[in-house]
Amino acid sequence: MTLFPEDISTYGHEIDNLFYLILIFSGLAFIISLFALLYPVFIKRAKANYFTGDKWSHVKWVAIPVILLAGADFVILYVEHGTWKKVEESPAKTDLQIGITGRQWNWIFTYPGPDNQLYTSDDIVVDEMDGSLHVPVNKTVEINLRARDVIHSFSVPNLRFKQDALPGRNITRWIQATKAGKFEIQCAEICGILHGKMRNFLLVESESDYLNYLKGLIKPEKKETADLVSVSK
Ligand SMILES: [Cu+2]
Repeated sequence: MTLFPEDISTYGHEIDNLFYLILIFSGLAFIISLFALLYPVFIKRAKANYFTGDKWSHVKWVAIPVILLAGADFVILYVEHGTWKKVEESPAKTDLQIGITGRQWNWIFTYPGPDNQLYTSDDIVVDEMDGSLHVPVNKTVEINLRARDVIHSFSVPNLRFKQDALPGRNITRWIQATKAGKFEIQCAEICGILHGKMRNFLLVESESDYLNYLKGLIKPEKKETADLVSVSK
């Protein structure tokens, strides 16, 4: 049994494990503190006392939990360090780049044109509500994330990927989908009146289907160079 949508990413299981680790620590803290609070009231029927807080027998009720919680925090930091390093740093080699721009209210997908360079004049731009982002399966895709108007957040639960898109900044991240299919893309930052409609889809497909999709989008005058389109840079 799993609490989460199907994981189709290379690093999603590490993020899920971090969630469970934090859930265990915070769950234990919740149960212990609830017990310490309610036990004297309902079981021991203790009377209320005034504590000055200057004796160790008083201070320990603060000091010991602080030490335990700080210890738990250090364990989480130690475990998550490697995961965040992997997720936040671009891998040495990426197979292709895709530009993603949030706008009120959909995601704009920009693919490099025949020159394989992003943000040049031959880019292929898909800007439509309910539009889909196509990526080839098992390829490392570098994402260049931007926002045109307000803060948005690009979220693909099946990839365990969520990253804010900020106006004026170009944020680079990467994804690698390991399973073909259709998956939901959400905006996870309230960005205006139609935020709830800001929903697109991720289509993970074979490399040949992906290239055919791109060729289909290239305008006729550019078609003669379309053979140059390839996934690997
Ligand atoms: Cu948005």
